[in-house]
Amino acid sequence: MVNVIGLGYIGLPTALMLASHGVEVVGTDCNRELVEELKEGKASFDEEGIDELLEKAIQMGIVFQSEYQKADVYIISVPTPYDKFSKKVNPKYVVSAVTDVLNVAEKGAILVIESTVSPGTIEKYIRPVIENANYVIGDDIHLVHAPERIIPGNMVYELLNNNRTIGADDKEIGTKIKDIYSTFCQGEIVVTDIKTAEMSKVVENTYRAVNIAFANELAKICRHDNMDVYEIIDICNMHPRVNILQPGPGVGGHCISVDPWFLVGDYPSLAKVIDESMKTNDGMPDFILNRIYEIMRENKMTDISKVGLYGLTYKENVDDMRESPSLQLLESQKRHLANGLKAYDPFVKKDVIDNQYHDLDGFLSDVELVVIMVKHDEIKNNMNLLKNKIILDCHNICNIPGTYHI
Ligand code: SAJ
Repeated sequence: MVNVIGLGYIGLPTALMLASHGVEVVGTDCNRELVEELKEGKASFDEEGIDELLEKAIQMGIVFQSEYQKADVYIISVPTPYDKFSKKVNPKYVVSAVTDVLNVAEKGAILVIESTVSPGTIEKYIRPVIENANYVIGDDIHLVHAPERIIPGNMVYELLNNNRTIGADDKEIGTKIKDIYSTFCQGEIVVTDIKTAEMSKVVENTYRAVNIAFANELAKICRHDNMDVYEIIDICNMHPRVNILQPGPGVGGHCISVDPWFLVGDYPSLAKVIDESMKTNDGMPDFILNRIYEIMRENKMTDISKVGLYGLTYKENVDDMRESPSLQLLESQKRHLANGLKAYDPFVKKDVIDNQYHDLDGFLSDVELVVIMVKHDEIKNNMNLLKNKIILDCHNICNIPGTYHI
C-alpha cells in the first residue's frame, strides 16, 4: 500500500493517478477540512481533468485520512518554502512529515520524497532525522527522491506522459519505485542517486527562470530604444539553435520563482547568473508599475482608481495565486502609499484584495486603463470588449491599435 502525504497541487494528482491505475492508496493530509471535501468528491483546486480523475480514484477505492498509515511506500509531497533572507530551502515541512512517518512505519518501508529540495537537503536534514530515531537507512528504512515535473494547467496529461527521475541509494529500491510510477507514467524513468535527482530538478526550473529573465532583460532594452522585443524574439527563434522564452510582468508560482533561489542560497559566490536572473524577474512587477505611471502621464490620467489589473493568478487558466506578479505589483503600490488600483480575475472567486471585482463587465465599466497581467482564455477570446480602453498588454495578445506593451 502507498501512503501519499500532503494532498496539494502535486500530492493529490499523484495519489489519484496511482489509485486509478490499480495501486492501493491512502492519501493523508493534516488539513481535516480538505480531507472531508476529498471524501465528498470535491477537488481542492481547478485543473483540467482532475474531477474525473478524483471520481475514478474513489471508484477504485482510494481512502483519504488525516492520520499517517502503516504502508510499504510513503510518498511525501509537502511544500518546501525558501527563507526570504538566506534564500536557502526551508525543509521544515518535509522534516516534520518524515518524523511523523517514522512513528508508524515498519521495517523495510520506502520513503519517497517528491517535494523539491536543493542538492544535499536529504543528506543534511532527512538522514539525521531517520538515524536519530534509531533506524538504519538501507535496512530498516529506504530513502528515495522522485521529484515531479508536471505543469499546472496540464497536470493530468503531463503526469501520464512526462519522463521522470528517481534518485535512490540502492538501484534495486529505485527500480521498485520506478515500477510503481510505471503503473501510470508512460515516459522514460531514469534511476540515479539522490543528490543527482535533487540537483536535476532544481536545474530544470533554474534553466527556465534564466531564459525568462533574458527575455525580460531584452524587453527592457527594447523599451529603452523603442524596438519590438516580440518581433525580435520571433526572428531569433527561427534560428535552429535559439529558443528564447517570452517576457512578462514577472514570474510567479511555487517553482520557477522559488527553486533557483536554493542554488543562490547554497552557492552564493558561484551562482551569479542565477542570482541576477532572479532579481531581474522579481523586478518586473515594479517595472510594470512604472509603465503604468508613464502611460497615465502620457494620457493625462491622474486617478489611479481608473486603472485595472486584469488577472491575479500567477499564470493563465489556473486558480493558483502563489507568488503572483499581480499581487507583488499591488504590494509594491501599497509601499508607495498609492492604493487604489482595481483588479479582476475570473478564476479568483474569493475577495483577496481591496477593489476586487467578480464580473468582467462591472470591472471594465469602472476603469479606463486595463493592464493585461494574465493571458486567461476569457480575455483572449473577448478582446473586442477592450476596444475603447487604454491597454497595457504584458503578454502581446492584443492587436487593437494603440495598445501599449512592456
Ligand atoms: N513565464 C514567463 N515567460 C514565459 C513562460 C513563463 O514570464 O515564456 C512566467 C509565467 O507567466 C509564470 C511563471 O513564468 O508566472 C512560471 O510559469 P511556467 O508555466 O513557466 O511554470 P510553472 O511554475 O507553472 O511550472 C514549472 C515547470 N518547470 C519547467 O517548465 C522547467 C513544471 O514542469 C514544473 O513541474 C514546475 O515548475 C514545478 O513544480 O517545479
